[in-house]
This record gives sequence, C-alpha cells and structure tokens, in this order.
Amino acid sequence: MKKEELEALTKEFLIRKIKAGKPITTGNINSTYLIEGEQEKKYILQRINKTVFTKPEEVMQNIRRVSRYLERQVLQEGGDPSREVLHPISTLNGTSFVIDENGEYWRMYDCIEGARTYDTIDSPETFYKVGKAFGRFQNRLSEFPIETLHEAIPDFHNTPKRFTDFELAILADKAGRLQAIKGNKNAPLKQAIDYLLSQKEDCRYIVLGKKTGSLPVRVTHNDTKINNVMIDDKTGEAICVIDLDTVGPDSILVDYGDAIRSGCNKAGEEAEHAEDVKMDLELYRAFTQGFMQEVKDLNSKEIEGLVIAPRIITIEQGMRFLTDYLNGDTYFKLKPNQPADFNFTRAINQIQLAKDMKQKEEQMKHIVKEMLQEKELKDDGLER
Ligand code: GN1
Ligand code: MG
Repeated sequence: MKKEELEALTKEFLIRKIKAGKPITTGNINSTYLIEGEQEKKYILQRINKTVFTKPEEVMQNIRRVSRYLERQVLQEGGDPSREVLHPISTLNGTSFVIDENGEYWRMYDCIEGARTYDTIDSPETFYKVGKAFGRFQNRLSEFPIETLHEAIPDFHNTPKRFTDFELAILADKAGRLQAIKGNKNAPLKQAIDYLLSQKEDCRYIVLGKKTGSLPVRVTHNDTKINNVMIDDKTGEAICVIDLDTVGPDSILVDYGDAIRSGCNKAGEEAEHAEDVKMDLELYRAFTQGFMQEVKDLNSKEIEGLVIAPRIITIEQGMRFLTDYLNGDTYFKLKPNQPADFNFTRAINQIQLAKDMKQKEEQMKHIVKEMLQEKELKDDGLER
C-alpha cells in the first residue's frame, strides 16, 4: 500500500506518524497490514470483511468491551495489559474504526512486539502454554456480562445449522462441481460428501447440551485457531489471545474443540497430502493439561465433551470448507497462489483428522481421566 493511501486511511487514529506498511497474509477473512510508525512503533491495520461481518459496528463494540474488561483483569492480576491484551486504537472522535469513501471499515491495533503467531506447533511444552492461555481467557471473562455481547455471526458454531447449509449447497451445486463428477461413485468429492453426511447425529451434541442446560453458555472466543495466540519470542510463553472478532456466547467446548482441531494436527489445515494429517495425542495431553489447570469449574458434561468436541468442530470445519467449495469459494476466498480446489483440499484434511480422532477416542478418554485424577490429587493436597 502506498504511503499516501496509508496516511489517508489512518489520519483519524491516535497514532504516531506513519513510515510504511506491508500486507500480512495469514487469516482467511480480513485484510491485514503491518504498519511501521516513527520511533520504531508498529501497528496493525485491518479492513473488516463486510460480507462475513455484516454488522461491523457490533463487532467493534464487542471487541472494545471485551478488551477493556480483559485489560482490567490483567491489571488486577499485576500483569502487563500492553502485552497480554489486544488493544484497539481509538479515533479522534472516540470510535474504534473509520469508514473510507468506499464504505469499507478499517481499524487499528497496537502491535505486540517481540512475539509472533504460529500456524502449527510441534512442541508439547508450547502447546501446554497455549492451553493455559485459552484457559486464562475463559477465566478472565467468567464474570463478564454476557448479555451485553452481540452475536457477530449468528449460529457461528451451530453445527446442525452448518449441516443444513451443507445439504443445501449439495442440492444447489452452484459452482457445478457435482455435475462435473456425475455418475462417478468413486470420485473423492462424492466420498467426502458421503462421509460428512454420515456424521449428522454427532453434530447435535453441543447444541443439544446447550438446549437441555447441561452445557452452560459462557463467553467464548469462537475462533481459537492456534495462530490466534501470540507466543513471546524470548520466553516462549503464550502471552496474548488475539482476533476477538467472533467473541460471543457459546459452550466452552467450541473453544476447546477448535484449539485441539487446529493445534493437534501438526501437518496443518492446508497440508498438501491428507495422509500426513493426524491427531497427535501428546499435543492433546499437553493442551488439555494446561487448559484444565486454568479452568477449574468445568461441569461433568463439559468434561465428558472434551473427548468428542474436537471431532465435532473438525467435522463442522470440514463441512464449512466443502460447503464453500460447492458454492464457488465465496466465503474462504482463494488467494492468487492457491489452486482452484484448495477449499476441497482443506475439507479433505479435516475429514482425515476427524476419522483419526474417532479412532483415538478411547485414548483421548484415558488422557482426560488421567488429567482429572491429577487434578483431584492436587485438590486433595490443598485441602489437607
Ligand atoms: C477463519 O480469520 P481466521 O483465519 O482466524 C474463520 C474461522 C475458521 C478459520 C479456518 C470469521 O478464521 O471460523 O475456523 O478461518 N473465521 C470466520 O482456517 O469465519
Ligand atoms: Mg478471524
């Protein structure tokens, strides 16, 4: 982006003079730029994707409320909010976004320096810390007035609704991708669809739990992909949970499930060969340990769900990628370097992961049980 363009976009924000800006390509939804300001100060500039977030004002209101609340919590813990909380920058008239002449919404954040995000994590020690970071996020927001939050994208983690959308996409075949394989029963696309359709029953678990009241509704992040956590370059600590776009009310299982989905697959969401995609149990143990050490009030249904939720969210994500492939890639838009069937590849990877999780369900149960015992022993120790 040219300096003049940058200056025009950012002149309303309370920031230093700007020197340069370059795009950051991670993230599937918004457009992000790293901005260099004078005196070595760095900022993040983002254009909000209005097709995905149809009410950007509400998204920003959520983010402001939640980040301020988190700042207060971190202050009370004696921590450093400038490194532990994502800080939206205000504009001259006190809002946290500007609208350009094309009606696009732009916002800015202070850049947390000396820290970065990772698309995949190999080390159980680091993933344990990520588990603690997401657990702390939950704890800090446990008393937040949940009724003040907007639902940025309605039914975001409503898996049965995602299932219906998927069925509709199959029927509509908007991009003609099913027409192209007509009559070929062994086509990988046909097999992927059949597998996901066979998972209908399991898709209901979280929604049903919320309906019956066995799964409490908490403030959730709703996009706990591991690259939404900043890791400190020096200490290796998971210091800050970022990307609060979708923060809202849901079951804790969606956050736990999405973190496991994205973090326990060392090959990553965009692996070239689906055979490389696996559920890593050592990473599962590490994250679960960190998460459970922080979140101390999980009820029995939430604990039971720690085994199945990662698979539900994986199936949900697989359905979302495949729905979009069938619809013609309108949501997860393809970047110039990505092949035309990239969303199909992504869906296949999620399916592979869900199948591997199913096979490892007993081992996952065993790990959760061990974590519980460990916790009980600790609690007993405290009581004595
Ligand atoms: C999107 O913006 P990003 O890349 O963190 C998506 C998530 C998906 C993820 C899959 C608002 O997240 O729900 O899990 O891609 N965000 C939205 O990579 O749809
Ligand atoms: Mg996001």
